[in-house]
Amino acid sequence: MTQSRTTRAFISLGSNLGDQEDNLRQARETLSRLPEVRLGSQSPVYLTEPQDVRNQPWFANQVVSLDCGPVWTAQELLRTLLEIEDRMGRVRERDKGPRIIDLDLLLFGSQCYDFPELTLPHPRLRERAFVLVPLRDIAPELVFPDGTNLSEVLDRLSFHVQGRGIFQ
Ligand code: PH2
Ligand code: MG
Ligand code: MG
Repeated sequence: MTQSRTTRAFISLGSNLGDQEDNLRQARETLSRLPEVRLGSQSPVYLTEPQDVRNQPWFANQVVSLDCGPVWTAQELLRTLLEIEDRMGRVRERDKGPRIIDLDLLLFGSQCYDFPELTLPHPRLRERAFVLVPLRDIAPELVFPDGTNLSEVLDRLSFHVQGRGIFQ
């Protein structure tokens, strides 16, 4: 893959059904085999308190970076993530409820979109310690497209990290 004109994407991986660690591992492996993609940094896997729908099992969450060659668009990457979820047997039942795998596109370079099928940066990114903490592990200097720093956003959020556990 040529290094010029690659776009760095950040993906959030989540699972709270079945063998969570193995689900994340399988998803990472699939991402690493995509054409014209290099799987870059990988955060540790955290165990995180469920957000939105509180009454469900804790999640395993992780963030990874992908360097995407010029053939990739954000829309194409999103479509591919949904396809990987489907192939891993994800059943879409309750909105924000339990799932064997969830692959969310957080950022695609500094691109901004506001379409029903794709919002970039991810619309709930700034509220979620389970995304921001692992993102900080692999990209501590990250600046969002609107110019705010990841560290500023984290400072404003109420949560605590204990070992590999994230409580919010
Ligand atoms: N995903 C959700 C809803 N709530 N909570 C945690 N801790 N981790 C998740 O990945 C998560 C969630 C919907 O995508
Ligand atoms: Mg999600
Ligand atoms: Mg999702």
